[in-house]
Amino acid sequence: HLKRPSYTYENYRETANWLLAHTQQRPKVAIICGSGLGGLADLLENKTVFPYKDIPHFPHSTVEGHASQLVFGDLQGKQCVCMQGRFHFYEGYNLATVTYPVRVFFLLGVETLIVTNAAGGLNPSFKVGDIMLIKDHINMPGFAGQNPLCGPNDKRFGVRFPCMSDAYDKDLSRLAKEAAEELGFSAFIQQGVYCMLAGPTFETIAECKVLKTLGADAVGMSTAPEVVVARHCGLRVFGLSLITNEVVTDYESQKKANHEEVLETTKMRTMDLQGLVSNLLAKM
Ligand code: 6GU
Repeated sequence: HLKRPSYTYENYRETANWLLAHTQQRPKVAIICGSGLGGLADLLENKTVFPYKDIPHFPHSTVEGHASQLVFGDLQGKQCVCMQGRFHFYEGYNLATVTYPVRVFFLLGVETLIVTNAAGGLNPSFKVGDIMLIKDHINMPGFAGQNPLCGPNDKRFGVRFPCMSDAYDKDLSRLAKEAAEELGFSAFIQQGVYCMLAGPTFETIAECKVLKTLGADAVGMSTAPEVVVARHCGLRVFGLSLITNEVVTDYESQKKANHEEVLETTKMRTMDLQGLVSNLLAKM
């Protein structure tokens, strides 16, 4: 699946039809759980679980360790499908593979996509542990010719030149803010622009300075391709970033970005994030 050039409409259709034949669930909401945020899928009731490797045409990782399955079930009385484990460009997958599940969700009848990720904080007013409601993104790999919609356009999914100025749904963002306030999260809720870089390296100091100048509030290695493909096929999108670490912008600093810190912060906030997404679903 790493270098698979592209998929046909029939591939997506076969995957969707197989899933529809193997579950009674008809989710209207799909949730992509970011690193360490897969606990959300465990909250679902009346679960049906499909390991990615059992789903026809579905990409799957050969790396052992992290969950990699599609979980159907109810959360707050709403039928959902959760991706426990996503595909990253830095793993070597092409963007058709990274975004394959999104088109399957569309064909399942999903109308709303919720994306979560871990990100580094660029905005100096952000603290580690803050939750940023994503208001917009900068698709940096897209600037470099890596847009998941490059190639022939299939009208059955969407138009050739899709609008992205309304990528993140304002109503969902407002509902999420209300949901957060109700839970007493106001002190650590932020809103901002997420910038995707390809990774897997964390940023140099000079790169962090560039990103700040460009108006990015948080930086990560995922999400933008899935959102582009979701908007192309008309899904409503809500996204949030957990600020797991502060980026380094000072040559005198002794701090170093590392994956351990990302995982520690994720652990600290995982329950809050689950609560927020649950409460948002209750309001939808
Ligand atoms: Cl500091 N950078 C990137 N690119 N991704 C991250 C991150 C930083 N922290 C969590 N994910």
